[in-house]
Amino acid sequence: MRYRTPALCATTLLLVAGCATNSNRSNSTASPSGTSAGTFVLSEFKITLDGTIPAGPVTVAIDNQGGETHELVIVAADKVDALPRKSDGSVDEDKLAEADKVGERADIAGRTSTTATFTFEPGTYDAFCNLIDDMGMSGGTEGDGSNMPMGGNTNGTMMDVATGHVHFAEGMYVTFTVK
Ligand SMILES: [Cu+2]
Repeated sequence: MRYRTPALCATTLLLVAGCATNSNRSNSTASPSGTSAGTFVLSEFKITLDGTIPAGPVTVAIDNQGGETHELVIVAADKVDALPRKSDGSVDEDKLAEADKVGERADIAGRTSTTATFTFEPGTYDAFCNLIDDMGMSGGTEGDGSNMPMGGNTNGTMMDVATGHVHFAEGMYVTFTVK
């Protein structure tokens, strides 16, 4: 019985962290229906959705379990392949139809959680992180391939872009359905 205590503590900490972050923003009204919306779990470099998202105005939890800053962009799209791309492999958000943009929460620091309120109609959506991090972040590269021109796609893989990790191209997206 006693060994359950650590798990409870961890849960409590997460909840407290979420509340603390949320209090910086005043635009989140309480979830109107009280339904339990899902949680988007972010890490390097993937997004999973825990639970389901109902239609209507919904407050979702966003839990960045990774060590890096991420963001959550939500767009109505049947599949990720349908999203317009830039040459570096990231999503070209300027080319998205305004009507398809649901919203985004930017700059979610590593190991923090927050909430965001979005309004969903029934349909299919993609949630993704569109950040590109610096080569400098991974440390220790001096004059060693760091001068490769942007877009130098030598191996044919998008993750080899000289600027660093293109989070979307690394697989940081999830497709989900709202009923
Ligand atoms: Cu990211």
